[in-house]
Formats: sequence, structure tokens, C-alpha cells
Amino acid sequence: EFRANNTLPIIKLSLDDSFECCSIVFRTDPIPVFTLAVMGNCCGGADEESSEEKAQTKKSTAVSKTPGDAGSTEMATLPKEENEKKQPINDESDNETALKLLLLGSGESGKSTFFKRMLIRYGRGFLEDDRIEFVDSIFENTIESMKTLIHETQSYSEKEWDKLLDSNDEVADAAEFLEDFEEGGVTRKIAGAIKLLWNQDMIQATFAHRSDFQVPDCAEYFFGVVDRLATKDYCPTEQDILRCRDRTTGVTHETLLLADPPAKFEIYDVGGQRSERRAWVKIFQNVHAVLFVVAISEFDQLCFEDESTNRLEDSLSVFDLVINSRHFESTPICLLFNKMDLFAEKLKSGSKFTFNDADCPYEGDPTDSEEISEYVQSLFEARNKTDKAIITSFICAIDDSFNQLDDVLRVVIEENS
Ligand SMILES: Nc1nc2c(ncn2[C@@H]2O[C@H](COP(=O)(O)OP(=O)(O)OP(=O)(O)O)[C@@H](O)[C@H]2O)c(=O)[nH]1
Ligand SMILES: [Mg+2]
Repeated sequence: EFRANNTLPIIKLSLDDSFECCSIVFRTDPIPVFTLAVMGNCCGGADEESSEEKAQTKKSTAVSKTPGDAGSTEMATLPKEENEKKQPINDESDNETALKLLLLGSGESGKSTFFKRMLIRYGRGFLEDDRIEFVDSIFENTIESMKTLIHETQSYSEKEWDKLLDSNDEVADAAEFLEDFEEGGVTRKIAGAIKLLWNQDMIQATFAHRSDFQVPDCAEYFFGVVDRLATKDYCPTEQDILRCRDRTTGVTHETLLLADPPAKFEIYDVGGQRSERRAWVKIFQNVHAVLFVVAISEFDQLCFEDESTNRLEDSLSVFDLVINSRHFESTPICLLFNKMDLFAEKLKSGSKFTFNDADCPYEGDPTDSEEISEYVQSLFEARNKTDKAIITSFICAIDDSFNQLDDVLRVVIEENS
């Protein structure tokens, strides 16, 4: 219970025996100083520390890392790694040793979404102030996606589109209003225009062949909740945050704590687009596991960067460099095939698997998701020129019931024991 007046706040935590650690982040200035009373078996130990010392201890815990801390996103502030020794997790002499995890993969594969998922489950999560920081990107995702659909509809079927605008003033006004819209958030008027346009058969038809142009995967989701985005004091939900598309630049890292078995991880997220990849090597030392993310649904899409390279092909080339890199000679590699929901939807809605590897063409059923995923997995495995085993998982990072996270972390611990 936190009271805003000057009386001492009371925070009661009921922790069961298996509870190993917890952190409380105070977003107030100044940060309040607390005395910690530990009830139960270790009560005696608490008395040996003076109250001043106790206060100091708590103060430094509280300020250790605040969300939005600029230091966590700048390359220049990454820890110096040259002299670090890679430590196995079962080294009980150093409980503070963190396992370093790198999220690598092409742009839009879902690295940051996985990173956010990890933060929600094992890290500091997203407090209200953090959530608000996503609002501008969510608004941009929503408005820009509809503008793209209007533009693509216009260029694919110009005559029919003009006919529709001539015959329907409401649609014509909505399209014109959005096309001219330069800057700002989702207002009720914008939400109304987006809903109206989203209900047009022509816009739906354009969206059905979205693999031919660049529109973020979150577009449909945000069109579906656009009324909520337009409400006063809109604050993004966890699902909104997971869906939000915001291209990563530079490197971000966060601490994660696993309860069972107790372990600490330092997870690094990087930008996956080509211009970002040259920064990766700076964090390649002393890595305990690479989590390589592939968007398996992108087999028929082209790269955002050049609009000519197939995204799966790009992902295979990047994976080839990573798995065979001398930096990762003894580093476990987890291959995470992400966006399984979109992959299944795509095949179900009639898209055929048309991707073909020159050395190993696909000869199976182009609509069978199981057969196709096995084939894609084999293509990635074929790039492995080392004798390392690849740990593979098929995931959906936006799914709330996604429960493979513990498994991924436990495998990393095992591999480093
Ligand atoms: N439907 C669906 N969308 C996903 C999934 N994983 C990620 N996304 C969406 O895909 C988009 C791109 O995901 P990001 O996490 O930003 O991709 P990234 O790999 O970090 O991209 P860069 O930062 O450019 O390297 C976001 O809008 C996510 O919400 C998934 O499993 N299913
Ligand atoms: Mg990212």
C-alpha cells in the first residue's frame, strides 16, 4: 500500500518458500527509503544491520535500474567484455553470475516481441508510464497501415477505386481525410474513417495480398481495436505492447530472473535490419546462448530493406553466418520459428508455400503446415557446418498462453552446466 502523503508507506509481501528474489521499482522522486523486516526463519539476521545500513541497502536496490534508463539502450554503455570469463550457472560461489542471451535474426522476425514477453514474465514488466511510451508508435502503426492500404488499392485497381469514391461520398471523405493526415494521434474521427475503410471489400481484397507490399503484421489487430485507441486517456494493454511494431536501433538489454531453478539472465535485443547488423559483433563475447528468431510466416514476403530479397532467404543467410561464426563455437543456439499463428492462417486462407531452396526444392504439399515447417527446419539445419546440435522451438510470441519460455531458459541452463 503506497500512500502519497508523508506517512510511511507499508508494503506487505507474502512470499512462499520457493520465492527466491523480487525487485520493486519506485518511480517517485525522491525514491523512498524503507526498512525491510524479514519475518520467518531468517528474522535474526536482520537485527545485525544498523537501520542506516539497511536504509542504504534498500536505496541502492531501488535505484539499480529504472525503466527508460538511457544507459540500457546505448551501445557505448554496454559492459566491457574483453576480460570477462564465461561462468557456468552451477558455480555456487557467484550467485550473481548472469547468463548472457543474445536475440538475433532478421528485421521483423519478432525479437523485440520475444524480449517484451521475457520482460513481462521474468523482468520488470510494463508499468503505466512505460505503457504510455508505446502510444505514439501504436497510433502510427494504425494510421500508416491504413494509408498504405489506400495507396495500394489505388495503384492495383485504380478504375474500380475511383468508381467507388465517385459513388460513395462517405468513403471518399474518409480516404481523403486519412491521405492528407500528416501528424497526430487516433481521434474519434480517424477511428471512424479507419473502420469505414476497413469494411470496404476493395480494401479487404488488397489486404488479402499484403505479402506483395510492406504493411506491418499488427495492422489487422489495431484496426480491430481502433475505437479503444481513440478513447481519452488511452493506455496500451500488454497485448497492444506486444503487437506494436517499432523497429529496433542499437542494442537494448535487461535482467531476467528465473525462479525454478533460480537463475539470472542478461538478455540482449538488437535491430535486425541490415543497417543494424554491423553493431551485433560488439556484443558477441562471452555469450551463453543465442536465441535466433525466424518469422516462419514470411516465406512469401520480400525484405523491407530492398523489396527484392525473399525474407526466408535473408533469414537463412544470416543464420548461416551466426551458426558458423567462430564467436559461437561453443555457444548453444536456439532456433525459434516464430509467428506460427500467421503461418497457419496464411496457409489456411489459400496461400501456397512457394519458397524453394535451389539445393533442396520442396516437393511436399504446399498447404500442409506440418510438412512445410519440417522442410523449413531442415533448410536451417543444413546451414550448420559445425557439430553443434540446434535446439528448435516453434512459437507464437504474441500469444498470451505461450508457455515455452521456461523451457527455453531451462535448456540454456542445462547447456551451460
Ligand atoms: N501475429 C503475430 N505477430 C507477431 C508475432 N511475433 C511478433 N509479431 C509482430 O511482428 C511485428 C515485428 O516484431 P518485432 O518484435 O518488432 O520484430 P524485430 O525482430 O524486433 O524487428 P527489428 O527490431 O526490426 O529487428 C510486431 O508488430 C509484432 O507484434 C507472432 O508470433 N504473431
Ligand atoms: Mg526489434
